[in-house]
Amino acid sequence: MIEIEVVQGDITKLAVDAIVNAANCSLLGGGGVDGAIHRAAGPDLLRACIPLNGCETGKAKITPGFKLPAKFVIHTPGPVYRDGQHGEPALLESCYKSCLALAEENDCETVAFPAISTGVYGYPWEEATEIAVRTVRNFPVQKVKKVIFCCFGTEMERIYREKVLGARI
Ligand code: AR6
Repeated sequence: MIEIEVVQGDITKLAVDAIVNAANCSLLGGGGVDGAIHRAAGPDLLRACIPLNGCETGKAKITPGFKLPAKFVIHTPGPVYRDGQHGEPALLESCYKSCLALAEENDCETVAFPAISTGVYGYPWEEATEIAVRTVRNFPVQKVKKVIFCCFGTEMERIYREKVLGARI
């Protein structure tokens, strides 16, 4: 079974095989965690993203990590939350699956996720966390041994810890 760890802090500091970027469909950078990742990785990251020609919501694309301690960045645009009735849960689940599939293809053993869509894109935190934890737990991993949920702030960390522990009972 996959090992799950919950940490609090800045995902750009994590020395893992891959960190996930909560991107937008252009893959050309933005605010939030996307901005932090581009700043820390340096301008080569944007140069690597331009030829990818964007990415659909729920899908994922991979680049090197450049100046980051992580080997790869897996970019995934999460859904913008409207009311939960516009396919948001399936799209968010698809983000986690697409990222894990790419991590597998690239022989990654450790992958760190931010809480995709829970910032600018407005996904309710409890619901997003439920989907994140369930999808990672149910993914048929072969190479990925450990997933780190990197929470920004103590409230998000509390919600993740609750869901991760709850799922074990
Ligand atoms: N490390 C870990 N988590 C972080 C960091 C960080 N350095 N910075 C923010 N977070 P958001 P979204 C958390 O808004 O909702 C961008 O402009 C943050 O607290 O970054 O998927 C993109 O270009 C929140 O819990 O991403 C898109 O346009 C989580 O990361 C749009 O925002 C996600 O918040 C995507 O929106």
